[in-house]
Amino acid sequence: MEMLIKRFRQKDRLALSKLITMVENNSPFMLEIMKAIEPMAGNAYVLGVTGPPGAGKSTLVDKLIRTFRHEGQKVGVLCVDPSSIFSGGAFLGDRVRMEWAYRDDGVYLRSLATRGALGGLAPRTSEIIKILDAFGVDIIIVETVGVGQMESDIIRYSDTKIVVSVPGLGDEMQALKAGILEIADIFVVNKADLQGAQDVADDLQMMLYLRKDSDWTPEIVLTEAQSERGILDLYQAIQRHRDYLSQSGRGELQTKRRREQTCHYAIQEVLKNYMEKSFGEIEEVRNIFEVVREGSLNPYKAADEVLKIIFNSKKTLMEGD
Ligand SMILES: Nc1nc2c(ncn2[C@@H]2O[C@H](COP(=O)(O)OP(=O)(O)OP(=O)(O)O)[C@@H](O)[C@H]2O)c(=O)[nH]1
Ligand SMILES: [Mg+2]
Repeated sequence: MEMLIKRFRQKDRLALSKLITMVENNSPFMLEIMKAIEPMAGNAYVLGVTGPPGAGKSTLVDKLIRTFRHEGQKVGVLCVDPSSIFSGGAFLGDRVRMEWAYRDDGVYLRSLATRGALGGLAPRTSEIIKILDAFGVDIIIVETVGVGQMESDIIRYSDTKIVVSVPGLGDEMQALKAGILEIADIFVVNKADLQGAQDVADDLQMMLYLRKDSDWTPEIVLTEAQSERGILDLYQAIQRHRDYLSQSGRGELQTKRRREQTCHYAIQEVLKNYMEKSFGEIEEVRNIFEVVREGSLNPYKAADEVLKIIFNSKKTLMEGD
């Protein structure tokens, strides 16, 4: 473990990959890894790119990577979806398209498997972002397919949230209205070479009037990712949002909130592990579970008893009791 962290510090990409895999697979060393790398993190800027399947997210991401590389920035890319960049349906096309990036050692690409079909949450995205950050990457781009669950996740870890839409979506637009409108910092209307792109942009513009209490007005950018048209506009919009975050103090506020959340999360993880261990190790607890299984003890009451035992507490820990 120490050896691995040491090699990570020396910017060994294999060590980086190994650490990410360990965290992705819920290694028991996860918290230890995070604790060790924390002091090295805190410099990367995170872009979340979300939108419906096939909207051109990966194509956009590819062009954004090139732009950031052109500026001399190191870029990490995480793809959180089975059908996206490096796995599943679009795998081959993306892989070929991104071939250049695999050969550029200023770029680190990684796909994260989603666990469980529903919700499609990729586990540990925040932690993996932090590992890339600690490795010395300047920009981290996270591509997710915009379905339900993902939105709240993207809020948690992205500094700038980019929502991609395309002409001719119909129903998808309704979804946009419902949820994504509130989270976007920048709207991209991609495939602007197709008919109806300007209508989508106008629609979004109208909906933005409904957005309340925010001192950042989301920008709407038309792009043709394939031909790279509009990419510079997008890049500049990202810079403006980044400036806004730092000048308004919002960025600092987010950072503070994330620090606290990280601490909460670590506590929850430790407790979870501790409890699971206790379940097996303490005979009295095992006995209670046995009685519950037989149906002769109310599982909720039993939970309370178990908690009292584990936390060595005389009073109930259950809320409302
Ligand atoms: N006409 C047109 N096609 C585009 C444009 N940008 C991307 N495409 C095409 O749209 C298709 C999907 O592009 P991707 O970049 O794989 O889309 P994605 O959103 O990453 O897709 P998933 O990851 O599978 O959800 C590809 O065939 C692209 O070549 C564009 O500006 N105009
Ligand atoms: Mg993709």
